[in-house]
Amino acid sequence: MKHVSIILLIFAIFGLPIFAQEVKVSIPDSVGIPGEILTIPIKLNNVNDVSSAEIIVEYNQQILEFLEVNISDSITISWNMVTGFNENQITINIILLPDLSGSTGLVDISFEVKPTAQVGETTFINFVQAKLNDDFIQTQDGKITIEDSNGGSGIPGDVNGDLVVDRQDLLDLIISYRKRSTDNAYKPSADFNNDGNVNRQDLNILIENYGRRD
Ligand SMILES: [Ca+2]
Ligand SMILES: [Ca+2]
Repeated sequence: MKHVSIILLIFAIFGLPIFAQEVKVSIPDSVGIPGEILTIPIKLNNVNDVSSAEIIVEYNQQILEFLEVNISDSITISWNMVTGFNENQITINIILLPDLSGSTGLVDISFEVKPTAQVGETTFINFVQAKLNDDFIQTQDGKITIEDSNGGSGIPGDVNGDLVVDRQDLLDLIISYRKRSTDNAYKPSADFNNDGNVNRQDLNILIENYGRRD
């Protein structure tokens, strides 16, 4: 508890942003459904006076099929982009005018999740190289988890799609309990029998599969 108090004290004195001011390019984690189009943003975090970006990312062609790169909607200044595509690598070169500072989306990369992708599988979109204004910059790769169309893993009882049926799934189901598909709190992934209600029947399915893992 003492450690927690000290951390809270640090937050109180300096505020949260001391942890958020890391300068980097990043790809947020996301989920993909086999056969669907997935748009993955590349984000700039806390950058200063960026006039050019040169980014190379790689991905797994067994799971994803590259479609296109588009400049992010949040870029409102002038830009010029050249993209290249070679096997499992995508090269993106952008010139910006005037310079760009702060945190913003830069580009959106569209992939199709291959229909053969396995539910429960994870794949990464990795930075091979990232330069802003010809300087290397810190990177944070993105993880994509393949889910079924309900948002689950396909294992009965697995609400959160992590391939294990455990206490967390029970907690997630309880949030949706007695909710219908028209309610905001309804989670399709907790409606194991797909009847539009999360209720006792779904709870029974979870209990029957409790402890199961794939
Ligand atoms: Ca689970
Ligand atoms: Ca149900």
